[in-house]
Parts: sequence; C-alpha cells; structure tokens
Amino acid sequence: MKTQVGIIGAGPAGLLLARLLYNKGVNSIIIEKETENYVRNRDRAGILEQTSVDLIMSSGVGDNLKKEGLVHSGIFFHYNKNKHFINFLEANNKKTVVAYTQKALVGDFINKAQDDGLEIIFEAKAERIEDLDTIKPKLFYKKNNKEQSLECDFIIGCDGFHGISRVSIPNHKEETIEKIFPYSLYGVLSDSPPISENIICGYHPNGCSIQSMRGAHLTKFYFQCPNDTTTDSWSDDEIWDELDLRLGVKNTRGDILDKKVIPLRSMVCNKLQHNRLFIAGDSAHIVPPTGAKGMNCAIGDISVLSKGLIDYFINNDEELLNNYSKIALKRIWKVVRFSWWMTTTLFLDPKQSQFDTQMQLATLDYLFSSEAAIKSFSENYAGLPIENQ
Ligand code: RFL
Repeated sequence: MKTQVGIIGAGPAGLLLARLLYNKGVNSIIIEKETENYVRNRDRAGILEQTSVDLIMSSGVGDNLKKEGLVHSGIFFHYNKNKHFINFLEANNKKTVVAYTQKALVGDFINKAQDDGLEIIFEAKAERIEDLDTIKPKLFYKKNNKEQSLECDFIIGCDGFHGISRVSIPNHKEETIEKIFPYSLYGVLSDSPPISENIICGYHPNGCSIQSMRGAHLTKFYFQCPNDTTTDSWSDDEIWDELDLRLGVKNTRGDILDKKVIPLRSMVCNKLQHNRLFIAGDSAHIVPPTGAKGMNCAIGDISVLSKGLIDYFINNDEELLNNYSKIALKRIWKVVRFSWWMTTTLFLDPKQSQFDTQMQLATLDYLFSSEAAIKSFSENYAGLPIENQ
C-alpha cells in the first residue's frame, strides 16, 4: 500500500492530523494498534483550551463540541479552608477552557472520518520503520498476524509515549529530557455530579487534589499519593474520606467506575523530525495532568505540522515543515513549564522543607492577590497562542 502521509496512532493527534490533511486534499492512512471499540471508549483528558476549540471548530468536526462543550469561566483553588476563584473570562480577554471529554472528541473524529472514507486501520500494530534515509520511508505493521507495509512520503508518529516513532529517531535518548516527580496521582472516575462545573485544585497538608467534570453525572477526581501506590492501596471508602478531607465532597460520593495510579513525569524529545519521520503529541512530550495540557499540547503540535505538510503538498513549499521542530518546541517548553509550575506549587514533595512550603504558600497568595499573576495564569491555562512560523 502507498499513501502520502502514514500516521501511526488514532488518538487526538493522529485523528486531527488526518482530518486537517483530508480537508485540503492530502491523503493519509492511520495505523492503530487497538480495536475501534477500545479507542472510542478510552477515558482520559477532559479540558480543551480556547486555541484547541478554535482549531477543532475550523476542522469541521466541532458540531457536538459546540452543542455539548461546557464553557468554564475559571478555576477554583481550595486552599487554607478558603475557596479562591480565578475568572479566566475577565482576566484573559474572554478566552477560557471548555469541558469536553477526549473520549467524545475521539468519537467525533472517527465518525466523521468514517463518513468521509478516511482510512483508519484498527488492530494494526506498527512494528518498525525502514528506508528512513530515502524519500519513500516504509512503515511495517502487523494485522491479523500478517506483516504488511505502507510506503509513504512522510511518516507521522502520533503513537503516544510507548509508541515506536520516537525511538526510531537516531539519538533520541540524547535528545530526550525528562523529570520524574517524587509523587503520583491516584485518579478515580465517579458516577456522581461534580461539586462545581469548574475545575477545582486543592492545596492541603496531605497533598494536592483535583476535581474535573466529565459530564452532568460523571466526575474525575485525582489526589496526590506516594510513588509506590497501587490501585488496591486505597478502598473506595478511604478514597472518598481522603477526597472529602482535601476537597469537601461529602454530598457527591458515587460509585467509582475506574481507578488508575498515574506516575508523574515531564518529558520532551528535543528532536521532532528525522528526515521524513515526524513526531507529535504524547510521543514527543509528556506532562503531568495538573495543568490539563497533554491533549492540548498534542493539538498545538498538529496545528503547526498539518500546515507544514499542506504547504509541502499543495504549495510546493517545505519551509514550514522543515521548521516544525523549532516552532513546535518553543510552545511545548512553555507548556511544560506551566504544568511543572502548577505541579510543584500544589504537590508536597516528601522531602520538602519548611522553606519549600512557605514558597508554595507565598506563590498561592501572590496568585490570588495580584492582577498581573491572575492574568498570566489565565493566559497559560486557557492556552498560549500557536505560532505557525
Ligand atoms: P494518545 O492519545 O496516547 O494516542 C496514541 C495512539 O497511538 C496508538 N499506538 C499505536 N498504534 C499503532 N502501532 C503502534 N505501535 C502504536 N503505539 C501506540 C495508541 O493505541 C493510541 O491510540 O496520544 P496523542 O494523540 O498524542 O494524545 C495525547 C493525549 O491522549 C494525552 O496527552 C492525554 O490524554 C493525557 N492524559 C490526560 N490529560 C489530561 O489533560 N487530563 C487527564 O485526565 C488525562 N488523563 C492522560 C490521562 C493520559 C493517559 N495515558 C496516556 C497514560 C490518563 C492516561 C491513562
């Protein structure tokens, strides 16, 4: 088989890329290792930045997002028995975030792709890339236990942190910068209405906690836990008692539908291109969920990369494509900085000193009392602009 753009991975990055290319007449095929049902039902992120919303709307897949997405006016911080609200709409020129689940977004993209005949090959595991030093690299994948190959003009790795694309870049190890945080997040999906439609971040002597709505009767909670925690370390009652202590959830307990322990890391591969292989989204970078940036950062990459590919195929101009790594990394590092800042401000390091705690408290006091700090926070949370050159 042959295509112009071979995409590995049917997550938000791969699906959005295929859609934006299709809209301009560029052909692509997505190779996805999981079943369609699994991909459609994966519960993950739930917050879209204004910049992500704008791009999705312009791609023609935004009807449900427009109808069902819930505009958040801001974010709550529960801290020191007080509730502080930061109003993005007021502070950030009406730019804000929208609650719309990654699961719903992925479903919208797959539905539209299928309506338009875009090819997504599910249950097809990409195994290796060959001929990367030629202008026709080949992607080898396994489907029904049979090896198949796809000859491409470009291969785009949108295959997440554990995919094959980043590790196919020579010197990827030397180019990868990583920070492992000394704590993890216990995440639960609860069959109960949110305490607030807006996100709540809690700062508490027991550690950070977060509430994020996933629907009118579906809420995601996170709380900081030690790195050696397993899902069995906490019973449902203990989870609710801890969330109650940190966030106040007495009247909103529900059945816990899913539990996960997420180790926290920031990782960036500083090289997003090798000849005709490009990487984007979680395959190129990872952030802790604290700032709700993972999916948004993936969308930001695709905004730049899709324009570069369209310029190449439609306008015969490869300048933007060749500058993808440089342009995308500038924004990626700023997003990584914001996620790191939120994480280190709200989480308690097990080795933290009294001085560290005072710094966190002063940071929060400043955030709640300074117009400049509120403006800067809101600008980052609602999404930095995506530069395309
Ligand atoms: P994805 O969504 O991980 O998609 C990658 C796709 O590639 C497929 N794949 C392969 N296909 C073929 N061959 C191979 N060899 C392949 N290897 C992998 C995978 O099956 C998958 O379909 O990456 P993408 O598109 O870059 O999107 C990024 C976002 O998904 C991610 O940043 C966020 O979901 C991060 N994240 C969260 N972010 C939040 O803001 N809030 C959250 O609550 C939140 N929860 C999460 C998360 C990420 C998680 N993962 C990745 C560990 C919870 C989890 C469990």
